[in-house]
Amino acid sequence: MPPLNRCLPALRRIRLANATFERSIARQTPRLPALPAYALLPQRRWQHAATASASQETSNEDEAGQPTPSKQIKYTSDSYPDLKRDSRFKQLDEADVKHFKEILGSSGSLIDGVTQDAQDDLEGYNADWMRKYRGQARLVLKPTTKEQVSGIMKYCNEKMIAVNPQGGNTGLVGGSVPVFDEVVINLGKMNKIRSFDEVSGVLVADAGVILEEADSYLAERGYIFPLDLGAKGTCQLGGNVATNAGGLRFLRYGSLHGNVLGVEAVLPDGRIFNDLFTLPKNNTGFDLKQLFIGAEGTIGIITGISVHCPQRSPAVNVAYFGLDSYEKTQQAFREAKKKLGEILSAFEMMDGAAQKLYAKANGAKLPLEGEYPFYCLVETSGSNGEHDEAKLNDFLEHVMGEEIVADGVVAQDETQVQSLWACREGISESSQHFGGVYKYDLSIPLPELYDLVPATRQRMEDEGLLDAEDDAKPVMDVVGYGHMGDQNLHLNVVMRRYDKKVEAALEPWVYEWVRERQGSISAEHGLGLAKRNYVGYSRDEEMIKLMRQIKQLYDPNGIMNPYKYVSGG
Ligand code: FAD
Ligand code: 2HG
Ligand code: ZN
Repeated sequence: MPPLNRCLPALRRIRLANATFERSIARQTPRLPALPAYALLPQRRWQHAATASASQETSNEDEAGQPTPSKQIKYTSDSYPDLKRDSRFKQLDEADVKHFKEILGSSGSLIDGVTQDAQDDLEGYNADWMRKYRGQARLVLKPTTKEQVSGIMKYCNEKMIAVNPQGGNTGLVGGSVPVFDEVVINLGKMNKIRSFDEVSGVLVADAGVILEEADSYLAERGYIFPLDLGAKGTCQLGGNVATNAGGLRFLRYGSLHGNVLGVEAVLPDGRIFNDLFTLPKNNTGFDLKQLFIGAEGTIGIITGISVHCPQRSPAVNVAYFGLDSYEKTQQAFREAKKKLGEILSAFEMMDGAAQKLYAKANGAKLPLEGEYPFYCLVETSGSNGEHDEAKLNDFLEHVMGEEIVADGVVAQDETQVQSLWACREGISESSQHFGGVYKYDLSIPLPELYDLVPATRQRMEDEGLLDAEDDAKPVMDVVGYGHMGDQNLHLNVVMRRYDKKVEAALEPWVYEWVRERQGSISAEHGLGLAKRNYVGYSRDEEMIKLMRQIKQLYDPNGIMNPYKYVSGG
C-alpha cells in the first residue's frame, strides 16, 4: 500500500457547485494533478544570535536578509520608563566575573562585557525576536552541567545578583531577555539527550536540547515529540516547558502539563529540585513539578526534563481550504471532529489578510488561485492508511458537497505537506517582517473568537492609525489566525514601526474585550514583561496573591527574572 498522501487526489480548484464536484474524491479516480505550482518554500527557521555560531553572533542580517537593527532597538527601560531598576541588585564587578569563570571551568563559557567591551557579542542575548525589547546585560553565562548552574545560582542569591534564564530566545512576550543588567543564563550548552525508552516512549533530555533536534531523534525511533511550533529550529525544551508552549500538536497530544513526567531544576538558592520521574503516575503529594511548567523562569532554572512521547503516525495528510466565512470555518471544524475523529491532528485557521501577509513577506504564491476571507489547514495522523483514507474521503466529500468549503487542495507528498504548513507556520515571522508587530495570543470561545479581528481593525481605523499603503500611518494591517481546535486566536497588528499611540489604543482594550468573553489574555505565549500588568484580566485577586506567595516562597530575594510575570501592578 503506497502512502495515503500519494493516493489522494488533489482537490482541484473546483468552485463546488455540487454538479462539478462529481464525487471524484470518493471514487479515488482518476489520480488528480498535484498542487498548483506555487513557491514550495522550505520552512524558514528563526535563528537567533543566541543560538547561532560565533561568526553569526555579530551578523548584521537575519535569515530573511533584512537588516537586524538590534542596536537600533530601543532599550526596554527607555520604552517603558515606569520600569525602574531594583536598587537591591548588585552591579557586577571583576570579582564576580572571576568567580563565574571558576565555576564554569573549561567546559562552560561566558561572554564578558563587564571587564571588556563585548557589546556586539551581547546583542543577540539582549534583544528579543520581535525587536521590541532590549536589555542591558553585561554578562552571559553558558553552563554545561546542573552543578554549574547550582554554583552560579548559589552565588547570585548570596550576592543579590539578578538573573534571566534563557533558552532559544524565541519567546514572544519579552520574558527571554533582561530588562536591565540581569545576568543571562543561557542553557544552549546543556544539549544532550540523556535517555530514551523505546517501549514506554519516555525521553529524558537536557533543557538546552533544541526542539527540532529532539523531534528528529525521536523520528528515527518511530516516535514524535508531543509539541511542535514554528520556532522549533531554535527553541529549547527547557524554554518550551518554562512557557508551557502550546503549538500545532496541542489538539492531538494536549498540554505539556500532561506530557511532561518529570522536571529537574535549580532553585534560586542553588538547591537542586530533582523530580526527573519517568512514570506516568505519581500521586505522592503535591505535584510540584507542575509549578515549573509555565513559570517562565521565575522560580528556578530547568536543567532537564522527562517527557512522554507518542508513537509517530505513519500516515499523515494535510488539506488546505478556502472558505467564505468564519461561520463556515466553524462548521468545517465541527465536521472535521465528527468525520475524522481520532485521526484529526490539527485544525488551524488563517484569515485572508494573514495569508496575503505571508505571501507578501515571502514572495510566495498561495496554494489556491482564488482569494477567500478564511483558510484552514486540516491535518490527519493515523496508523492505518486505508482507514484514514476512507475517513478523509468521507470528510472531504461532505464539506465540499455541502459547500462548507469553497476550494481546497490535499498535499500529495512530503514537500507539499511542508509547503502547506509553511502557509500557516510562516505567518508569525511574516508579521514582524515590515518593522514590528503587536501580538496577542488569546483564548476566546469559538463563536466569538474571530470577532476581535474586525473589531481591532475598526479601532485602528477609527484612531487614524491604519493604512495599507500610506507609510505615514504606523499600522499596515490587522491579521487573525490560530489554533482553532484549541480556541486560541493569534491577533497580530502588523506595524511599520513600533508606536506608543498604537500600543495605548490596544492595551488594555484587547484585554477588556477578552475578559468580557471569559477568555484568557494568554493562551500560550505567557506573561513575560508584556502582560505583567494585565494578569488581573484573567485571574482574580486571590489567585494572583497565591501566585505571588509561591514566587516569594521559591525566590525570596526576587532575583529570578525580575520585573516580569506576576510582579506587575
Ligand atoms: P526563551 O524564549 O529563551 O524563553 C522563554 C521564557 O522561558 C523566558 O521567560 C525564559 O526566562 C524562560 N526560560 C527559558 N529557558 C528556561 C529554562 N531552562 N529554565 C527556566 N526558564 C527558562 N509558542 C507557543 O506556545 N506556540 C506556538 O505555536 C509558537 N510558535 C512560535 C513561532 C515562532 C516563529 C516564534 C518566534 C515563537 C513561537 N512561539 C510559540 C513562542 C516561543 O517559541 C515559545 O514560547 C518557546 O517555548 C520558547 O522557547 P525558548 O527556548 O526560545 O525560550
Ligand atoms: C503560532 O501559532 C505561534 O504561530 C506564534 O504561536 C503566533 O506570532 C504569533 O502571534
Ligand atoms: Zn500559536
